[in-house]
Amino acid sequence: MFLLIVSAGKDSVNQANIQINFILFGIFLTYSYLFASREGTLARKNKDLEPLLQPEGMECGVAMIRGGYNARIKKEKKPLVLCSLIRTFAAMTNDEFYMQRCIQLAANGIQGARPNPMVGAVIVANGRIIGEGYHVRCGEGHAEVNAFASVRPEDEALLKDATIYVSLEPCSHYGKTPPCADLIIKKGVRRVVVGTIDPFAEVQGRGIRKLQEAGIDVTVGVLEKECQWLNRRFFTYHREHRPYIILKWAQTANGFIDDHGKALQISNEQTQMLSHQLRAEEDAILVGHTTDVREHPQLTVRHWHGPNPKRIVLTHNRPLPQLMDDLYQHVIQSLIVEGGRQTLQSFIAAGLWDEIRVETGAITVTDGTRAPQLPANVSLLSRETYDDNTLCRYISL
Ligand code: AOF
Ligand code: ZN
Repeated sequence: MFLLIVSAGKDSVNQANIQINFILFGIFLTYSYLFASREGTLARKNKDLEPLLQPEGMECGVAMIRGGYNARIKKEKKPLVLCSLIRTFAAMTNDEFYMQRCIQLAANGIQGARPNPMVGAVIVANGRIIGEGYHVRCGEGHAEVNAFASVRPEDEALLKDATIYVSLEPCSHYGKTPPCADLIIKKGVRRVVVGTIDPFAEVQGRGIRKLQEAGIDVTVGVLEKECQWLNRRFFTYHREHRPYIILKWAQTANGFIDDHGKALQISNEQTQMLSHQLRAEEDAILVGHTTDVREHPQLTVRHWHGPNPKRIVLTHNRPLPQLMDDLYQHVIQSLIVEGGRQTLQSFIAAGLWDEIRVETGAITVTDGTRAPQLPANVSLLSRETYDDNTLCRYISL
C-alpha cells in the first residue's frame, strides 16, 4: 500500500511502474489474508493441543493421543492463489510451528531429564504429525527414540518422505544410549530440522555433520533462542563451566529483607509455593554462613512436589571461583542463592548471576537489612502479582 501511494504520487504517468505496484499490492493483500487465516489456524491448533498434554498420556515420552490428534492437526484448505513467495513464508512458519511443539513436549522432562537436557521431537509426513516424543528420564531413550517408537506400523512407510524436528541437535556419541543420529539415518527420513546445536563437548555439531554426510537435508537454528532458553541450565553449565545462577530475595515494600536483623515473613501462601517449585526444579541452593547460623533455614521442598536441591552453605573464606569449579565437578547445573545480603551482593559484584527474582510484599518495617542493589544491566523478564506480593524476574541485558 505504502509503495503504491509513494510511487504513484511521484511518477503517476509511468504505466509500467504502476502495474508493478499493483502486483506488489496484490501479493501484499494475498499474503496478509493467508497470514491472518494461518494465525487463526495456528491458534486453533494450539488450543487443540493444550488439553491433550495430559501427564498420563505422556508418561513414556510418547504422545498417546495420535488418533484424534492427527485428525485435528490436518491443515485447513488454503485459498487457490499461492505464489512461491508465500510458499516460502508458509514453510518457514511451518518449521517454527513444529519446533514450538518440540519445545512444548520437551518441557515435560523438567524434573526427570536432568542432568540431561530437555528435548522434544516431532515427525511430520504429508503435513501430519505421525510421531512425537520427548526425553523423559536421564539414562532412558532420547526424544528421537521415543518419537520413532510412537509411529504407527501403517505410517512407517511414510518415514522416507518425513521430516523430523528436534529441539536439540541429535547426539552422535555413545553415552548411556546409542547415537540418535545413527537411528535417524537408519530410519531413512528425508529432512532433519534442529532447534540448536548441542553444547556438550562430545556432540557440538558432530551429530549434524553425521546426518549431512548421510545425504540428509539438515536445517539448523529454528527457534534457536527459545530452544536455548528452555535448556538455559544445560547451556550455561557446558558453555561457562558453572551452574545457571538464580539470585533470590524477598523484600518489604520499603526495601528491607528483615526487621531489625530478625527474620521476616514476606511471602504469602502462593509465592511460598512458587519458591518451593523453584527449589524442586534447580539442582542446588545456597545461603551464606551468617544466614545459616542465624536462621537455620531448611531449604527443602515442602509446599510443592519434587526432589530437594543440594543444600550448600558458603563459608566466609571460600572464593566464588573455587565454589564454581566445585559445583561444575559435581555436575550442579543450576544454583539458587537465597541470601543473605552480603552473599547475594558478592555474587552480583562478581557478575555471577543469570536471573534475579525479587519478591516485594506489602508490609513495611522501620529499619533492618537493606535489600541488595540490583545490578545496572538488568532487564525485566516478567512481573507477576500474587495477592499482596509482586514477583519480578530479571535477566541480564
Ligand atoms: C539427543 N536427544 O533427547 C537428548 C540428547 O548419556 P546419554 O546417552 O543419555 O546422552 C546424554 C547426552 O546426550 C547429553 O549430555 C546431551 O548432549 C545429549 N542429549 N540428545 O539427541 C535427546 N536428551
Ligand atoms: Zn540422542
